[in-house]
Amino acid sequence: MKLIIGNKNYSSWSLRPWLAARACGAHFEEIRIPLHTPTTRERILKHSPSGKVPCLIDHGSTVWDSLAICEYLAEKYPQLWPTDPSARAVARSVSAEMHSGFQDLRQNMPMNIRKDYTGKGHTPGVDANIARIEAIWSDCRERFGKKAGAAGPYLFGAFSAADAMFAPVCFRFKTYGIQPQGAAGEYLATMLAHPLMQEWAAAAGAETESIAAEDLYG
Ligand SMILES: N[C@@H](CCC(=O)N[C@@H](CS)C(=O)NCC(=O)O)C(=O)O
Repeated sequence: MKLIIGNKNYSSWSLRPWLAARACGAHFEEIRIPLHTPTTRERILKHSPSGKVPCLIDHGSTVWDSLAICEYLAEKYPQLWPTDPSARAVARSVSAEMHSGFQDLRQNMPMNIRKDYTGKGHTPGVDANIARIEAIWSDCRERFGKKAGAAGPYLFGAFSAADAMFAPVCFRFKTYGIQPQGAAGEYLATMLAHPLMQEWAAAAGAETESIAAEDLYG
């Protein structure tokens, strides 16, 4: 498999399938295409019909869009979704909610792993998004993650695609100094300590490109 991704510092959508694929032990070649350069679009279009990353290529099958890639991976690695049908339904719901919503947060607190933007980016809409994310995390941890037999520190116990979908928000919370309390705060700390999250963050730190349009607060 080949996974086409953008800059690790900025490309929140790319992080999700990269993390899901690595977490389930899939082997893939990583093709990194820096965003916002004169040749970016042309280079992405060689792989991805949408002109966007991420994109997965597997034996002639092309899958684009982060959630579609997670679903594709889950067909090969079913452990990416919880086995219990009601937990799986909620995992899919919160993943889809993350995928299609939270516009205020996306616009005002873009992922930018190298920066410390503590205190920046707040608006009433952003704060409402943050409150909803914290509620999702607490609810999933309390109802599913801590259930007997579902042992594990992630949203549904064991690491799942839902955790991959929320991974960019975890980096955003770190950059913008958001510190949830209780179960949501514990979950955030768990995610930020995940070895693959640390590997991604280290690679983001080593990147040399800056995208002025993404460095919103200096
Ligand atoms: N909904 C898509 C969004 C993908 C997306 O917007 N990707 C951005 C980078 S994070 C992109 O490729 N932009 C193209 C460009 O900047 O030229 C997904 O989930 O994969």
